[in-house]
Amino acid sequence: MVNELPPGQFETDSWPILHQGDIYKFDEETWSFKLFGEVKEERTVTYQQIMSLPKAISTIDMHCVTTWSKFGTTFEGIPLRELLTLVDVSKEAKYIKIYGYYNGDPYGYSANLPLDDLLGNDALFVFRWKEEGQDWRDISPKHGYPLRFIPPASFYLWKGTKWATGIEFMTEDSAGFWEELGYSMTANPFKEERYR
Ligand SMILES: Nc1nc2c(c(=O)[nH]1)N[C@H]1C(S)=C(S)[C@@H](COP(=O)(O)O)O[C@H]1N2
Ligand SMILES: [Mo]
Repeated sequence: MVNELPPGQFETDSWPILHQGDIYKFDEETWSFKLFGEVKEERTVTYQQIMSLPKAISTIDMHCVTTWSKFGTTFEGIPLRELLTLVDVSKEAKYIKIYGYYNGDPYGYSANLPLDDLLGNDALFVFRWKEEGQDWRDISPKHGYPLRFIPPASFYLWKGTKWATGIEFMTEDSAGFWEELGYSMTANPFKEERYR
């Protein structure tokens, strides 16, 4: 799906910044990541524990529902599937919600996604990125430092929670922040699933 422009989108070279609320300021002392919901035992891990998981590098196209698409950004991050090794996830858990900061509330933002679509190297909790021919850069605070989810290109970018703080495992699909406000549950840009 690399470099394919979905209907109603235009290409941009810059990486625009879009979110609701304040920019979270990272503090390693108070930061944590929680895995909960349909798991045998919920678990909260530290920044060090998360960052010691295996990492992957992937080039992922981004498609924002506000109609910009950015091709070919390379990210380094922790694949979502590596986080599944930290807990015993129920076989019934088909959906997840990825939570993140919103105005100081660590669980104020969320986005729902189907788990089966997120097991590849194109579903990453990223901490650095690079443009072709340039050096690596940390993900900036505005883009979600210290840990920001980038979804596969088959989802609009609002599914990419910034300042990520946790994953809830669910048996049924359940609306997140933008989905509650009328945006699509499935959000496939190639099918132009913007609203519901
Ligand atoms: N925590 C949090 N994550 C968020 C948002 C937000 O408001 N809060 N906005 C989403 C939306 S609507 C978009 S389009 C993308 C934008 O990411 P960018 O600013 O890095 O381009 O972040 C998503 N992740
Ligand atoms: Mo958005």
